[in-house]
Amino acid sequence: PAKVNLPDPASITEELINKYPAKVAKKRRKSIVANDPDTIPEVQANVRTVPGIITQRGCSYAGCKGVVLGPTRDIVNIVHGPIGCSFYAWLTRRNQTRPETPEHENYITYCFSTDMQEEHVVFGGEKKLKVAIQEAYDLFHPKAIAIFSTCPVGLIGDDVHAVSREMKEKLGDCNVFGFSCEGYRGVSQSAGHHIANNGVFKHMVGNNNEIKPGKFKINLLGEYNIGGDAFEIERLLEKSGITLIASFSGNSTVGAMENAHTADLNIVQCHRSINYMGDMMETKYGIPWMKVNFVGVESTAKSLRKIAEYFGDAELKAKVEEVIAEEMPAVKEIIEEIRPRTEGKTAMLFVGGSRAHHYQDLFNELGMTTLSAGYEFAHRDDYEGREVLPNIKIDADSKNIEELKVTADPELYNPRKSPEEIEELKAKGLEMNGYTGMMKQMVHKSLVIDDVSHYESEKLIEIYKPDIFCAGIKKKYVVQKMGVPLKQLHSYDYGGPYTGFKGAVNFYKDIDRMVNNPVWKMIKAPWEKAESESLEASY
Ligand code: ICS
Repeated sequence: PAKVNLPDPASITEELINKYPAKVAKKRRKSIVANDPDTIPEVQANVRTVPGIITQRGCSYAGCKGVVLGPTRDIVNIVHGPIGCSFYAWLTRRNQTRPETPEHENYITYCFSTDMQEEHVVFGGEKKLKVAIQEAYDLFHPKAIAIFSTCPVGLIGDDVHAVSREMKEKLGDCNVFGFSCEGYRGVSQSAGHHIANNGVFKHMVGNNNEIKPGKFKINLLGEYNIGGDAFEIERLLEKSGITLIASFSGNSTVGAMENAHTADLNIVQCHRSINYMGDMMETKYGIPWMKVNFVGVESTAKSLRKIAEYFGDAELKAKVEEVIAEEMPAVKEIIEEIRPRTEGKTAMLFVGGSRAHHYQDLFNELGMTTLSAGYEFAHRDDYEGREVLPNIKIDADSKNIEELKVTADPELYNPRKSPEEIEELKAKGLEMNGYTGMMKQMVHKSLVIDDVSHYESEKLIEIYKPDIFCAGIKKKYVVQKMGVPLKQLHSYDYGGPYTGFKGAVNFYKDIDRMVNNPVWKMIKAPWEKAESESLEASY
């Protein structure tokens, strides 16, 4: 990354928290740390947001239904709760899918809900849920129906699991299962990921033992096909001769997930949302997993090479090199054209649980420096790049993995590589089950902030005046009114894909257009206006 003179992080931290009451300031200080890539400091993460602070976080239901289950096209996802929970989660994540033909099932565009009313809160909603499941079955005859609990369900005690079991038995040819992903569980959507992983693993993985053809069979975990990202990764895998058994869960189907245990390797794009699945598949079936990153061209090339290295096949390695050599020139041409215009510019990224890290690769390729970054709901390992035991007990569902370790069935357990082979790969430098962590990659004195508050991000912009700010829709227009372009890294605004080689080119072009647009200089930020002027403007 380009050399920039960063202001003193300690005094900035004080400026960020000095308006808070003492107790709040004390708590927030632990989540705001000056980075040192050589001696990674500890950062407080995955703790409850202080009530009253405006956070960017989502809820457990969002992480379970929206993130993990939502992208699977042939499952009917029924939200048990008031209509708003379903309505506001209706395709806003821009996860795409591609049915084999237009006649094939695709329920992603639908919005299914039991539309819970006061009457159900008082007298119970189980009857209504049963009717909804029956109705969905009669209309669509789907392979699977999943039920998602929203906050009131947990409070009134409807048993979605019992209802699901009963309806599964009654319907006969439809897999019905529920998720206790009430919004208030855990401290963010992160708990919802965990609940979803447990449910998908328990109710889907392993249901279909068909052996598909292919020499190098993998599952892609933690890629949700936002803006078509998974399509680009699929293209590269196919071109390299690697067979994709299942995706969790971008562009996925129920059938593929049920067959996932037949793969020989799990590659993990978003570790935060799906590490549980990787661990469970390794524990029960002996499928190893490794971390990859298809955001950024260097990372994409590295990830393809890692897969080839794992299989150790000379032909595959040659093919991967051929693919990289074929794809690179087009990317290089664009980057050489754009880089002189983006070199030396600065960025801030406050996104989710993996992208605030992954997208720094693309900015580095543009010669841009990340001044400050943080996740909304990631855990310490995602920052520090080392194993850190969870600091909170999420909920009863999280016991599943521990149970699994005890009850792992030796008949199903078939290690794809012996411990000696894995050791050999590691000795060659291949990171298996690796932790990444954004801090190793960020410059000295950059500011790492977990669960940044709205107030803090406004302050950050005022102090650092970055050339671009990356976050979500809740921040977009506030930031842009301050004269700084905001790139949505959740939905990509209207853009994407940004993965792989073709995606990188899309990203470079979009960022070039944003940071070099003269319109931002025409907007007066609040601190640039005289007080009277800004008062007037607010009327
Ligand atoms: Fe993973 Mo928005 Fe992913 Fe990440 Fe996760 Fe979410 Fe999105 Fe964001 C997600 S699964 S929905 S990469 S696709 S919950 S953009 S952690 S916050 S950075």
